[in-house]
Amino acid sequence: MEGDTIAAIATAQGAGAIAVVRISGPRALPVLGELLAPDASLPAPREARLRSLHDPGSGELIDRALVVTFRASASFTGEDAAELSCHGGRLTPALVLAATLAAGCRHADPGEFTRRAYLNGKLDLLQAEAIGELIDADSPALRRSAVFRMERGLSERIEGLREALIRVDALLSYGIDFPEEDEPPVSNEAILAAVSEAGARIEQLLRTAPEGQRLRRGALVVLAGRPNSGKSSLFNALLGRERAIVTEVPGTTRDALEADTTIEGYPFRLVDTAGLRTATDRVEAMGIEVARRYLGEADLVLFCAEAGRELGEDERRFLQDSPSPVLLVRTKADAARGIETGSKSVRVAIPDGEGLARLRRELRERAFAGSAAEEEVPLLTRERHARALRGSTAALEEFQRALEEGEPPEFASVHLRDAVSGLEELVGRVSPDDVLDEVFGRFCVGK
Ligand SMILES: Nc1nc2c(ncn2[C@@H]2O[C@H](COP(=O)(O)OP(=O)(O)O)[C@@H](O)[C@H]2O)c(=O)[nH]1
Ligand SMILES: [Mg+2]
Repeated sequence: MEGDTIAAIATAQGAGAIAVVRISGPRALPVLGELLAPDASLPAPREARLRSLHDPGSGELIDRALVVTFRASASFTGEDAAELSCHGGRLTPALVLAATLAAGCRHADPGEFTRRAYLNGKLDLLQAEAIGELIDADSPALRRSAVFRMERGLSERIEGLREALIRVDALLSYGIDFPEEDEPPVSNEAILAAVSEAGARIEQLLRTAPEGQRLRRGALVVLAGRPNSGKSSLFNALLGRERAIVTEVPGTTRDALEADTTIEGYPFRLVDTAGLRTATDRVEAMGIEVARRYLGEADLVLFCAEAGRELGEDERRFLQDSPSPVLLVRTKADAARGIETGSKSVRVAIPDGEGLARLRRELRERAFAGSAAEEEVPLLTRERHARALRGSTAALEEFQRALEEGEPPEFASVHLRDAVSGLEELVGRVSPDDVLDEVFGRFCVGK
């Protein structure tokens, strides 16, 4: 419920020198007052002061904490707020939180502080999402992209597009309001040109969506190849730890193993699979089935075959028929010195690390070509973003069709406004509750 006063521990649970308890809402300052000693004053806004915190019921001293208060006009949430930096650990922060609850606060839901910041106009929805991604980011690349969007890098582009479309709509309405003028102030050609330029900019953003989602979830790289071709060894080498069992017995890896890793600063999900052979037992057959499913979804398949030998018929067929992009990796290069393999493959040897740096570079370039090439590209990292922009694109196409077919401008203009709505939903100017739940539901408590 909005309007009540919420509190939560904003720092990670567990041992730590300091923990921060956050309070936000109309009663934030009176609540803090109930925790202070009777003769202690509330610190002036934005001035850090050391204060003793007491249990409001028993009066028992809980801790001494550095206390900062904020007025609604200048706080993260846009409400009166306080932050109490107390000692960390398992008990003290929980007792401070319990004291705020005893003084009338409600425990905050996940993401509720940020949700309030959004509802009070302190952030737009894209910025709020970016904050969540910044907290979750495991890879330097996602962190960089999230900071860029937190600073309105994507919001500004969307606002620019929205304004361009609203200008076009204004020109159209001029023609509607003054039909007696012989010449409309702006020709249909000029209007169509402006709309198709906006459409092209939306398309450009939409093209970043696959890469943006890879940045958030990790690019899916699946290792495939005959049993014993060195898949598990390569999997472990790319992870930098012994995750999969390596043996000379074919068929050791029966299930698919998945692990997250960062390669050249970018996030990847690596999958090691059972070899692609006709299974001799049921368990292995199930592993092969799982492998096939992964292969269909892969952003890139690393197809492993020993260096220095001809590819078999089964292997050539795999390379031809793969539903996903494939890179041929020639493994065990140390055992095939002097024998050339095709230039389109990457040669690797695990014992001396040959080819691994090149393979890592190749992975990054293939999965993250766009963001690797340019420093600050606004990426669409969520299905929600792509969905909203696809809606706008479809509406613009309808608008163009309507105008070209000579429909009255007041009818055509409806499509233009639909396109604007798609952009407004994206930045959160208008947001149905279910969109807000989708965005804030995954936040941690205290953010
Ligand atoms: N000499 C050499 N042997 C390797 C290399 N990579 C893997 N092997 C060996 O090849 C065998 C099969 O490796 P493994 O990774 O289990 O293959 P998988 O069945 O495709 O997963 C094991 O005996 C490994 O030690 C390599 O780069 N050089
Ligand atoms: Mg294996």
